[in-house]
Amino acid sequence: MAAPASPAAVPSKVLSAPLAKADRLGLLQALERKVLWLSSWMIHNANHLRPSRDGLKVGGHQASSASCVTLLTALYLDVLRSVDRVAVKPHASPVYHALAYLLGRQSQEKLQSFRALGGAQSYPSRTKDGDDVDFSTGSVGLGVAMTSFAALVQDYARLKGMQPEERPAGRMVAVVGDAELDEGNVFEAMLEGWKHDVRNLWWVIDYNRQSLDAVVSDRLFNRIDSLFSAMGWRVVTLKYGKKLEAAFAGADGAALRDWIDACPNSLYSALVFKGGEGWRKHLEGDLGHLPGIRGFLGAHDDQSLHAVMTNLAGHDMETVLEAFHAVDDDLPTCFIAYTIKGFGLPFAGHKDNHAGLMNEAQMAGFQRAMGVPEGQEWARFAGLDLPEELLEAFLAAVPFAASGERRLVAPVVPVPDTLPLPQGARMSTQEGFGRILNDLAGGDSELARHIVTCSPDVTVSTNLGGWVNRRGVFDRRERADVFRDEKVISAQRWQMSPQGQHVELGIAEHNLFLLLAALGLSAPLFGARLLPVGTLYDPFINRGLDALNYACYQDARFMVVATPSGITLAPEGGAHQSIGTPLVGLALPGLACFEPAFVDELAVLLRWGFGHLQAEAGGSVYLRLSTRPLEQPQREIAPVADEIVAGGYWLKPPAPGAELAICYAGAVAPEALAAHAALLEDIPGAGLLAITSADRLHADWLTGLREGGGSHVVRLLAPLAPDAALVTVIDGHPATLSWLGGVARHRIHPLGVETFGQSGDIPDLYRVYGLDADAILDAAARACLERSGGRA
Ligand SMILES: Cc1ncc(C[n+]2csc(CCOP(=O)(O)OP(=O)(O)O)c2C)c(N)n1
Ligand SMILES: [Mg+2]
Repeated sequence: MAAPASPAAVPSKVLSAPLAKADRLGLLQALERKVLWLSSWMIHNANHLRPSRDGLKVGGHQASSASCVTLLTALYLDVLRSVDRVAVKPHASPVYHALAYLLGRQSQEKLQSFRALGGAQSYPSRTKDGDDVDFSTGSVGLGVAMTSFAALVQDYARLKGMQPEERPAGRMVAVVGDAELDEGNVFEAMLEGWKHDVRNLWWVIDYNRQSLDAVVSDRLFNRIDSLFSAMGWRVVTLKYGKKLEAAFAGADGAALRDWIDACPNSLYSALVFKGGEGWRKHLEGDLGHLPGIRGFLGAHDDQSLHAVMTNLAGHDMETVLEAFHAVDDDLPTCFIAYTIKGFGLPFAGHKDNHAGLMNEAQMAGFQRAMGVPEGQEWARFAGLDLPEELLEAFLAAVPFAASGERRLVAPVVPVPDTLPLPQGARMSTQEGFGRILNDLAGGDSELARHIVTCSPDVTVSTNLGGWVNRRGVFDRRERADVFRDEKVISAQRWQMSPQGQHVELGIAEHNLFLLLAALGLSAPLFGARLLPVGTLYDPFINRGLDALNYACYQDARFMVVATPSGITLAPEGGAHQSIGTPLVGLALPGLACFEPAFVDELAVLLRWGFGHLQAEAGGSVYLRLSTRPLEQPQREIAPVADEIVAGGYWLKPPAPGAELAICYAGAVAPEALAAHAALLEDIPGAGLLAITSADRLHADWLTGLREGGGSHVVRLLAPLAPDAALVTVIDGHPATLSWLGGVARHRIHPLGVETFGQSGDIPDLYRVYGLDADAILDAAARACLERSGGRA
């Protein structure tokens, strides 16, 4: 094992009264055993004892769980306070649930149905698990980074006085699998965290030097240490436990330490798997000439030699507690805890153990070793040689669980009936968005006070500049606007202070979505209601998609304003022109996707959105906007406001029994309008349907099919003739709207973008990609031909 560069001092600190330190340690060690047992048994039960109906392996990670039992037990049963928030590495889910069970926050039934419908989830889930998961995890690296953004959000809420003053700052803690550090998003987040001077952040690395496939490089340790140090983190390395330290202090102990320090990770792992005999053979061969080592080997039988040689600090409760309790400031701290994957289980250290499961015989042996009588596998204290009342009393006093409910509620922020509508004959939806926010910023509404915006270096180019000028940029400290102080003229006034309501990020869309996830959970996590609005260029939704998915998965509430979008971005070219994002909007649960064409529609949607973010059964909102200025209709929008929210309305209603309708979404409205006007000569009853949300229409349609009672889209299309044709058009993938043909079995001619875009102006690009009025008319002509029996 590569030696730590500078082992951190871990001064001992007396553990808190009323229990004496030794008693407390004994209790924690007993419960640690129980957690190892329960997590292993939970997985065993799911795989071997529950009848399989489908022949699939149920799975679960006994080795990954065993690796961090000590760390998680120390955290949850001793170190954490109820204000702390934790992301547990995904495959340690059974450990988390076992701890929750011991604390009375999880039922036996849920453990018995681990990985079955309604049971404890494979990976900790805020929404699917009932035992108070703070951050969902699953896609490695995301939970880790999420804690950094949560720390930032906690500061945002605290510095604005949005949290009760008496409530202390909590620690944002991630228990991290070492291979999670292979995910680039972790380092993006670290750099961003450093820029924002985040505090109260702990990352506890379960350094078992194994990933899924392999044993990791020996040299990794030094890299991890220096990466964290470079970002201003304190690094605390927990390498050897008390037994090994005692051996090092004995005769020739220095040689033993040098030997183990120099032992390659793969050899160390192999010897962990082989046990006492293997250690003895290697130590005799390499150090047998030293009298102290001969004495050491002579004093231990194989079993106790194995126990000493595998006594890494991450499995040594006393060392772990000392290290955690030694930190009493708010500096971001990384604990590198040396561990063994599968510690205490038959496949400990084996490089192939990631998905390994104990077989029946191994489990029987393990059960005997744990002293758990048959039939008492789920009993909370069976096999522990401590009085049950003592264990109960200890658990009842655990500080983490002391305050009862850890999920907080924050009052709903009232949203006015309408938002200010910017005036202007020609405007793009992007400009309209900026002007609406600018107007809100100029007022003093409660709504405006709770909005927080953020953007990954595209604040100005997505039209958030006005809002930021008025509401300022968030920073933990007051900072001067040097350009302003030096009287350099600029349209941007970026006052930075704790009062600022915009969080400026570097260019990393992944970070944007993780920040939105954290901001969007500020009510349950910190009791502060925030209404987050994040802006980015639409094509880069894909760049941060896993984090967006992650944010929605845990029901964070936020608004994404993605602009510009589509080939309508024209001269910027194909690298910046989004195609598939409307399908992302359609497919992502918990995210209502809209693509308004006109600014009055946008104002309706923004207003509705701020309510939807706060509604119990609400969700997040995705607005796909454009920089294309459009002639704005002069009209009263209120009569169609509900339909705009529902996803569509007839801009030009069809005549009863009409044989054709054009259905358009977003910036192609002028082409749809022009084609419609031209068509009226031949088909006077043709309708023009404005689709503001394919996503909402589609979801409502499916609900109607399942539950009966109709749906908005069925009602919209009802006036058309049964054999009418629909021409759909969107600056995005045509599949976004082509399903409309299935609603009432109408013939469908979907237009949209199917190949990568390129530079050009709108007339050229719309012509080449088939979105212009001629393309719509051609499609309509084909539809009419079909109807009259001709071939298209
Ligand atoms: C983004 C992502 N890619 C792949 C996986 C599949 N996977 C689950 S765990 C794992 C290896 C984890 O190794 P490590 O973080 O070191 O955990 P441990 O050794 O504690 O099991 C992989 C590749 C995943 N969950 N997420
Ligand atoms: Mg690992």
